[in-house]
Amino acid sequence: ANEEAAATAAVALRDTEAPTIFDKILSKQIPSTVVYEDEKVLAFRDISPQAPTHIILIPKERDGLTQLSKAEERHEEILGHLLYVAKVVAQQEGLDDGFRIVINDGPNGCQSVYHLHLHLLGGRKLGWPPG
Ligand code: D5M
Repeated sequence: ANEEAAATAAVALRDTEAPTIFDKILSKQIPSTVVYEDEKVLAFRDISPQAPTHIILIPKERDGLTQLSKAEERHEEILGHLLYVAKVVAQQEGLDDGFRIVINDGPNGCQSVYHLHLHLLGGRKLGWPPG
């Protein structure tokens, strides 16, 4: 049973380290609507918007940052930059009455893409607490 658990854990690790759909967006293999780009960050519209404005912000280099819980000290700068860019994009989108930033982490956080990303949601009054 231990062996089985170890094998399952190994598969899970491989899965989360595997390339994701966001690599294809970064390489333009699949199209996206880019709303902001600099040398470190790409921001594009979510394919399944949960609010009038729903934008995904990602680091161009994943660098082990599959999810926030894998963050290490070396990621501090990119994490701060992502948050700052989220504010810039919120202004660009005219979200003057407020907005929300979400980071889903792991199964309980309902994370589906294992390349760290921020959700920027706005354009309507959002519910609290989230589901
Ligand atoms: O969020 C992953 C998010 O990524 C989810 O809101 C859908 C979005 N997504 C998935 N594929 C695409 C493409 N191809 N374009 C744009 N947006 C996409 P999570 O926090 O992992 O659940």
